[in-house]
Amino acid sequence: MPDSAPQIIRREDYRSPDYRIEQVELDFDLEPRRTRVRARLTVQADHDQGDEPRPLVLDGEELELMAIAIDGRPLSPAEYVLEEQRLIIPRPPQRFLLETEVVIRPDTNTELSGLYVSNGVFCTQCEAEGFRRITWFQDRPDVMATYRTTIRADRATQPVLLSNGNLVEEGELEQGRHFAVWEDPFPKPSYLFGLVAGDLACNERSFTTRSGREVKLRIFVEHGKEGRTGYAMDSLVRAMRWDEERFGLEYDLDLFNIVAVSDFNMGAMENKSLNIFNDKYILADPETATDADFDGIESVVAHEYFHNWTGNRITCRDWFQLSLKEGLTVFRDQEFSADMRSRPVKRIQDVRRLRAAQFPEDAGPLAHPVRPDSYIEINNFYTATIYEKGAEVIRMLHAFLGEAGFQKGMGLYIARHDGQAVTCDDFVAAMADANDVDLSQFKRWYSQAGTPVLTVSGRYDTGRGAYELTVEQHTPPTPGQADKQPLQMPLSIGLLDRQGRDIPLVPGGGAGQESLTLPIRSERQTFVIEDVPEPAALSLNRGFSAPVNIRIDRDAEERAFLMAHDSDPFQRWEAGQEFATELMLATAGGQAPSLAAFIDAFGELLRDRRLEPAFVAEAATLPGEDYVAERMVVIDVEAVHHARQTLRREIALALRADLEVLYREMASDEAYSPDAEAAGRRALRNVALAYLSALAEEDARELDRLVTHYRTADNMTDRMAALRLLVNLPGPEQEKALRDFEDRYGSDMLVMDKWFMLQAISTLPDTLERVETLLGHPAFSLERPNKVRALIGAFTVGNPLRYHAADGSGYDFHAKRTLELDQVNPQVAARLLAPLGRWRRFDDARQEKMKAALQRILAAPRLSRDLYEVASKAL
Ligand code: 0A1
Ligand code: ZN
Repeated sequence: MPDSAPQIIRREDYRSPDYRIEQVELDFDLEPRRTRVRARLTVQADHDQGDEPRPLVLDGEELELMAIAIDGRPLSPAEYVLEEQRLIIPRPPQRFLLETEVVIRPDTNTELSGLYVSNGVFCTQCEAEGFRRITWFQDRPDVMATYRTTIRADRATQPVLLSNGNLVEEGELEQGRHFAVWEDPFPKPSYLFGLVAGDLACNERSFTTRSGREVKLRIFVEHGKEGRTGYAMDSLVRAMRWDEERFGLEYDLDLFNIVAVSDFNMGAMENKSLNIFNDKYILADPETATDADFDGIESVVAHEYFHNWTGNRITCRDWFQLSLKEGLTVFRDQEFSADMRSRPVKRIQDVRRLRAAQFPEDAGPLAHPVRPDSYIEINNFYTATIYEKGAEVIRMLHAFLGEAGFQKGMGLYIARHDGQAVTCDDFVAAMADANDVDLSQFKRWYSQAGTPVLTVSGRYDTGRGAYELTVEQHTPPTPGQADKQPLQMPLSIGLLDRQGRDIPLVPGGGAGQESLTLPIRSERQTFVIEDVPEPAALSLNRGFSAPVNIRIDRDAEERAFLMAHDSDPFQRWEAGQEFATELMLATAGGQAPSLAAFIDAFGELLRDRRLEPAFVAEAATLPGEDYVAERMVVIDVEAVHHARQTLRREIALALRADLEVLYREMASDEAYSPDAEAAGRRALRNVALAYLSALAEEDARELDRLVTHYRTADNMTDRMAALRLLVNLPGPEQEKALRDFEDRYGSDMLVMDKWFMLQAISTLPDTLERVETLLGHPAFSLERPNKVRALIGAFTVGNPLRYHAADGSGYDFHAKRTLELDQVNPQVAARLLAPLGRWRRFDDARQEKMKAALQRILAAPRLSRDLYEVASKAL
């Protein structure tokens, strides 16, 4: 237990603040061991003055208070109350200037919240509640102020001084120090404050907005890395243009800065005009970054940029509204990537991610609604539900309203709320009012947790020439929500004739009318589609229009038919995934199902040259072990692993010739380019390689192919693809390749993350031992979140087979390292705990061991609030 009983914060307790802080002037005197922060706050009472004056309560953490004054007069100790995390001024005036001076220690800030030092660079992370670790403040998002920030630092070690807004002054100080003054004209909440000081190189470009504003774009990185910022810069320019074209939203300052740092708790942060990034989402070149890394950069750069409107200009009233900015901004970055690349492939990847991270969360002990009702530690709520499910909710609104209606709603949302801190209700109200629709039932998506299950049955009525469809919905109970109400959702369907062609579904409709969206809103609904000349197959939930689980009875023949013919690429992919899942479940259950129909359809797919390679690569990738395991009553990791390996091997044996053709045809002798087309070809070639490698233990030629692929790779995508397969093979080749990789990239921290990760996900039996050893590797450190995620996170999340070892060694390891990490960085420790929370899904013996690990964590002294919340909820 933490020292004091952790307090539960409830949404229903929200009260607007008693005081507004309108202007903030900050003055930083930067020293790693002793940074002085002086703050001048213009405070204005915002409550009825007829009443007793209310106390001003400020938040603070680990601040050493040196001075405090009101309107220039120092306060006597009797005039304020200083607690561990609060500073209370019981009877302040109506309107006043509050001055404080504090000392903080960036050099020992391993939590990476507030002001810290990463590789010699001072940087800040203030979302959600980091600003209180910099100065005393009402640290809540509905307190919006303009900021003027002075930074003083040593010129030699910190030549670059950055904060939000515009640079208004800079100059020299005594003793080799210098200063810069920044002014941000847009009122913002404290969580968007940002500051950076360091010795950084910069890539600069200029961008002209469509109304003619010249914006200077700069990306700052450590010296020597500027050559790896080109793709991030291109992505930023594309994102800025796209937001103008698709959303009509333009940038609003003359300067946009990005800084990449090596130690960061998350992916990146949208501080106003000073985005701070994890290196991982900025730095890329063909030699060190994979296609997936390039992808990630494009979408995270865009995501942070898009926050300028959805998050910064309009922000959240309180942290329960987090999805207001995150769900909407994820939807926007998903749409951006879909417009830049292949839309169907992007949708498939997004759904994979939703299913891998959000569906299990929604089915487990940490399930919570998109707009939660309570929390202990807000940092635990940067979840797949807030982000990914939140984006699905926005996507459904988009489906109901259409692009034009959705943009009309966005227009009204911005016109009404620009400059405000608002709620999810305000957003939905703008959508409803702009389109004159009633969204009251739809809003249940914000308040109800759990993934709905739709049970669907279809029947062709020959006499009537009609197709009849019954849809029942049910949402399983989640913690604190036993009874669920029916949700409103768009369910897109299609009907295929015997030739596999779409039957027009809209009465009198022709081309373009092949899909119909069923308005689902009750527990049970029946739809009759008239004028259907012949029955064949039902394509259901096209484009994954509703974020639900579907139950429908289908036989192998129908699945193979959809896999071969569905005109909706998402459902074509889905049919194959479902088919493969059924087969793996049967195998895992001890049956020996016939694979013939599946393998035939799979072969068709591999040979279909009309399909884009990126799509075939997705369709030819079997569902992951976790996804299949989730479908078992009691998860059996060994059986699932074995079933998946068996299916991979059978595919390789049966379709070896096709796979070899693909391996050859998808090779390229052109110079590497990260574009979607080239990446798709590489992805497909590497999928072929992966199947062929399933034969490597019995056929030396395949082992050879793999080793050659590794050795001759001229880019990281191919090299990683080979190494990922090699690490699962016993024998000297594996060791040799790993050593070679370390020799090549040992000095590159980002590439070493890959090296750690690959070893952590190896399915070989000695993996845990190896992971333990790697904890002592000089490149590993518990103080570096990327390393922790690469080694500990990859093992606990990405290696179900070894993590769930029957002897409980994986759980013991997890509990022990989590407790160590908690003393260093509680946020990251808590985020890593999720796999233990799934204990209910396993057999009795594992359940006991997983629970014991959680209990050990809870019994530990000096537990953080972060870890306490997830561990106690997980039990
Ligand atoms: N708002 C950022 C994510 C973020 C959240 C919390 C952080 O520290 C606790 C850092 C970043 C985004 O959505 O990109
Ligand atoms: Zn975000």
